[in-house]
Amino acid sequence: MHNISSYEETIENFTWKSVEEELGYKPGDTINIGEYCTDRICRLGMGKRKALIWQDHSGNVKTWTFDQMRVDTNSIAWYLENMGIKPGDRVCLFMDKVPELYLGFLGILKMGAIVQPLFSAFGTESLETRLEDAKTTAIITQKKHLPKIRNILKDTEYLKFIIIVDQKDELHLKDREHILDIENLPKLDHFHTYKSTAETPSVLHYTSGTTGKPKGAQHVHYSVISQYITTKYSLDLKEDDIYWCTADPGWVTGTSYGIIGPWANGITQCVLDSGFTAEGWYSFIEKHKITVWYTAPTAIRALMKEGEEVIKKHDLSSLRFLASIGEPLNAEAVLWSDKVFGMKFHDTYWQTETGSMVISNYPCMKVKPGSMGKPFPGMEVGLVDINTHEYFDKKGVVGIIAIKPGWPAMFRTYRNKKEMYDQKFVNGWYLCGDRASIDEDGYFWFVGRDDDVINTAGHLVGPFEIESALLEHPAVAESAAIGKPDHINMEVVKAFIALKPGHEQSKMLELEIMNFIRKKLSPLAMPQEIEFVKSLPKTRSGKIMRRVLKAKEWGEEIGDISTLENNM
Ligand code: 6R9
Repeated sequence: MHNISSYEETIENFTWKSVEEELGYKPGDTINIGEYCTDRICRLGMGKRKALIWQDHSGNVKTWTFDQMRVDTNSIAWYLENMGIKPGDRVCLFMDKVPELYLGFLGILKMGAIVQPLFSAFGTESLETRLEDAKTTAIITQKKHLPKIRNILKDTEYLKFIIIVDQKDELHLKDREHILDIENLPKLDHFHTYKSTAETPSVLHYTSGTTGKPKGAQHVHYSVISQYITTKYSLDLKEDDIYWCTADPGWVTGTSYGIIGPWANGITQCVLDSGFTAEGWYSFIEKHKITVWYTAPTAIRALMKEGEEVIKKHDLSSLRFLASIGEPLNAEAVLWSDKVFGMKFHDTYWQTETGSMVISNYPCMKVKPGSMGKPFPGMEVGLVDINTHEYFDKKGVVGIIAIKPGWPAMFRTYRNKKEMYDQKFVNGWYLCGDRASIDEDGYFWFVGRDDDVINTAGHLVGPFEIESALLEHPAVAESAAIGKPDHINMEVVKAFIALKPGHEQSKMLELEIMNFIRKKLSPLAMPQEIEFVKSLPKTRSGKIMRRVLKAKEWGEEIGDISTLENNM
């Protein structure tokens, strides 16, 4: 039995009010994600159930029950409040997938601050841009990431507290640094959780666009209504499940479905704080008897590459449902998983901005390999014309995916960029910026993005960010960054560079520039390939025509280049 047995019937009867009632929420009530994921679950009698099973790279395991998690998140909330952090302040999490990341996330929300999760792989510039935009008050981190923070200290005077979770020795602390040792915090059975209401800001996720710096998508506590019910219907989680979401909470998937949704359902989650290997992943599933697994196409393709021998060495019979997110899931990957695991990966589609799933393949529904599935109940999802942005209802015609605003997890603004937020809404629809078509049965088929954002290994990287960083290198005069096809990561970054006079292209220089970007931005933003060119194709108004560069890489028609200033 699945949590929904008929998609059509669920669509027919679904109301957001019924979800609110299921969660015991009434409009105007206080609603706090930290409380919903811990205290509420304990009140429902599930305190003894395991909430978190965490494993590190050497195989060490630690577990928390919902009751222990309730207490530890109280303690963290108390600690942060005591320190002088106020409701509404931004508190950044800058850590590997250590337990403090998960407990800290809920603790921050419990004391009313806004949680800002960032990938620990970010380099100094990626980090600083996001802290600067959010005017972050505190950052919680590990010793090993301290050098990056100390590096940008002088330009981040708004950052009052640097909180380290794995240091015991106060002697070596520098200016603004503090120790958070959860094992030595007073165990607080009660904490006066901040009385947030539906529209109180909760999570701030930075996401990259085509132009400008990354934008902070601001979410609110009410989002838990969407995250709870999408987890229940699309991932089909039930009380006996052991669930594994492979995403890092620096990415929205790691918070909406790696923290909030599953814990609001009282489900046991596993976390593997270790890099990817097929052997490591299958052993993890086998050891913890994982039943539901949510991962990304890049990982699935990497597993496909490793072949079936390694699968045969493991007992993976605990698995019962597989789902995917972040990039197009090729039909081939769906058929492969059916063959080797005896079940298909179910694709889901959504975005940082939507906060929760928009389109899914529900377990009760026939999977059409290569399709993203159908809209979530209670959400009106359709297509608008690529040029006019008018809604249309024609089968098989490509348009931009659009959603009628009003679902609970919708972002409420881009921080400091209200106009950019407003531009996302046209003719009464929120425009996702992705192209798709709908078939006769109502299934959505992804076509591509409507902009130049690069999706590498499921992560969005803004070409502008890379180009700006490249220009900071002393040898670079002009640059353009595009996504180039890649059989594992779907796309990888390729940079086109025109050098300043007096600089010669060389393998050494290429490696130096790659490393420069890796350190400044992140390993994913690092160009995997650099092509040195004399000049870049530009429009007469001076905009780089990434479309032209891209078409060449993807072997497509270049199209109309009448506004081109030079033809390379
Ligand atoms: C959750 C997340 C969103 C963008 C989105 C689209 C791409 C996501 C997809 C997919 C094809 C799918 N995307 N799911 N493309 N098929 N099932 O990924 O958020 O990082 O904001 O990325 O990712 O382009 O607009 P985010």
